[in-house]
Parts: sequence; C-alpha cells; structure tokens
Amino acid sequence: MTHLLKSDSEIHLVIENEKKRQREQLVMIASENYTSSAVLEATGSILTNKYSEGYPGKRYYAGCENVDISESLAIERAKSLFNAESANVQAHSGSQANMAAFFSMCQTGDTIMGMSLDHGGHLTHGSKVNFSGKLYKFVPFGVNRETEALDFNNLYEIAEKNKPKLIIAGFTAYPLKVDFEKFKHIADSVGALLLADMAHISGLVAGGAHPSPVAHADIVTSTTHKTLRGPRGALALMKKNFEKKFNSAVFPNMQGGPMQHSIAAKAVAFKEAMSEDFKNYSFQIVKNSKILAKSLSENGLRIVAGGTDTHMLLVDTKAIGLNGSDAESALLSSGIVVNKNSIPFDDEPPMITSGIRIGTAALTSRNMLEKDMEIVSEFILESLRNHDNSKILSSIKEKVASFSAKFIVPGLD
Ligand code: DSN
Repeated sequence: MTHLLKSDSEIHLVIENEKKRQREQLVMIASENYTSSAVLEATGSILTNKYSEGYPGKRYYAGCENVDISESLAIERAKSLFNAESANVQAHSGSQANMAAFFSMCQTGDTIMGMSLDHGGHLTHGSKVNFSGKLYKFVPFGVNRETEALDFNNLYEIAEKNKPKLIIAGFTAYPLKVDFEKFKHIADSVGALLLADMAHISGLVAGGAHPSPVAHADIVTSTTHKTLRGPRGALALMKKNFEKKFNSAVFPNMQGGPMQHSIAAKAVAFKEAMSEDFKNYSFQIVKNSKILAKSLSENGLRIVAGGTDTHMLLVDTKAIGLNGSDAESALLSSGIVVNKNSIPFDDEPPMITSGIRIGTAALTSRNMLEKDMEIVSEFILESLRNHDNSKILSSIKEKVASFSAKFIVPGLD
C-alpha cells in the first residue's frame, strides 16, 4: 500500500477506512464474505495486465502461455470441486453468467419460469427492470403463503399451464434447503430445461452442507464471492452438451477479454474450497445461522419460513413493530451491517420492506462459533429494541467493536 499512499492518498484513505470498517463492524450481509490473503494476492496481481480473448489454447492474443495454465487450473478445479462435466470461469458477474445461460438455452421471447424478486428471486430471474424481464416472457412463482416455503405442487401447476422453455431454481433470499431433484422432475415432466443459480449457497454445496444441483441442472451458475469465499466474479458448470454454446455466449457474444487476475483468484479459491477446513467452515456457517435464528425467535422476532437450513435468515421485523429500513438503520448505528429485505407477501415497498436478511458466512470466516452468535443475537435484539435511542445505539457500537476485535479478519491479519 506504500505505492498507493504516494500516488493517490485519497484512494489509499478509502481502503484504509474500509479495512477499519470490515474489522470493527459485524458484516452480516448474506451475500458478502472475507476472502483469504492468497485470493487477494492473486486478485491484485500483474495478471490484470494480460489480454487473452478466447479460451485456453485458442486465444486471439499472443503471450497467453501463463494465463492458459491458470485458467485451465480454474476450470479443472471447478469441475472437480463440484463434480461437473464442464465449467466456464470467465463470466465477470453472476448476472452475466445468468445472461450467458439464457443465451445458451433460450431464444428471445421464450417463456422462462423463475422465483419472483419479492419472494426471494434475483433481478436476472425476470424482473421487468432487468434484461431478463425485457428479453424473455417470465412466469413467476413464489412461496406458499402459510409455510413461506417452496410449494412444488403449485410450481408444477404453473409449469404445466405455461410450458416454459426453462425453469430457474435459484434465490437470493430463501433460507431453506432447496430440493433440486424436485425441480428437475418438474422440468422433465413439462419438457423444460433447468438452470440452477446457486450463487448464495455455492460454498455450502462445495463443502457438503447443502445438496448439490449439479447432477440435476443443465447449467448451474454461481457468483464466486459469497459463501464460496472467492474473488468477485462468477462461474458456470454445465452438462457437456452445453459447453460450446455457453462458452460462445460468454465470448464472443457478451464479453471481451477475460479478467485473468480474477480467474487466477477463482482457481485459488476453488483449491481452498477442496480442503477439510472449508468443509468444516461450510457446516459451521449453517450451525451459526440456526443458533442465531433460534435465539432471535425466542426473543420476539419472527423468522420467515420458521428457520434456516443455510447461511441466511429472513427476519420479519414487523413482529416488533419495525419496518426493515428502520431496523437496518438501527443495526448500522450499532455497527451491525445487514440489509432490509422484502419478506414474502410484503405490504411495504422494496425501499422500506417488512424485514431484514441476515447472513452468517462472513462472521464464520472470522472463526465465530455458536456461542459467539448468541452474543451477536443479543447485540441485534438490544439494537432493535432501542432503535430510536442514539445514545444506547452508540454504546452498543462500542461493545460491538471490542467484541469484533477478538476475531481474525481474513485478508487483513
Ligand atoms: N445482490 C446480491 C445479493 O445480495 O443477494 C445478489 O446479486
């Protein structure tokens, strides 16, 4: 950082302040995590200088002998980690991986079935303000009003009625285990293809703490920076018959030169995710979520769908008279970072919401265990109860910072 300090003190300061924030606050955004120092080192490496349009062994530029090795390693490790037939590691983001998947499997105007955003889907699963909702005819599905869980009978009825070309099994705010085999069964019975977007749970899948969609789906997409703990970016796994189509959907159709620094960092993350430590990590994430959900619900908060099987929980804050936006602000004032989130059948608009989404992956990366989650739960409850008392929130913030200081920060320590 000494070079940056000399050449650009303003950006240097931003990074130093962000280090302090990531050290002192409790990072509980369900889609965030801390990467390892090794992943950071690869991300910040001189591989960023190299152009390498094309794929290993077939490039449009000379001098790719080194990045051919790292991209091939990333591909082989992704295939081995997830037991997949084929892999692509070039998509810059989860949204672009999804776009490439649609381009590989559908024609513009085709019908696609996906979870609606307000029930826990993603923008790229058919939102009207996103390319997906503009280029394709999306038929949404949601969760059951009573159970707040997926209702496969209802899903089948929607699929049978609309005969989609593609069904997406993927979520950004669904806390329960997903039965990908049932999705496959429905897709097969209506002649649809299946895309699994496992962005949130890919680290759990890699470690064995959540069933894998890979055997069931034609294509599986994922970001690499959530529970998987890799660099910002994405990967896709697919059946062999989609490999050519998917690769050309990414390049030359959508993207130009791949980001080789990021691809190398993905390779590092995949290697890390093969370890016994990572396996234990993935199970610990879920243990931490479960104990947090239990503790919050025993103290008056309502946990959507009755609990969690993953790294995330959705909390209905209206149960204690707070909307999601106010709950998010109160928690931020005490150094706990979560996001306001619509809950199923929410009456509030997306900028207000009736709930918050809480994730345990980042805190688990700091080696927090169940007993620590009980303390975190107390901080959360105390903050929400005192949401309009800035003095109390400030004092909780101090307690949160000294509690956080006891734990390592991967990438910084
Ligand atoms: N924005 C991500 C999330 O928070 O879930 C998904 O892209």
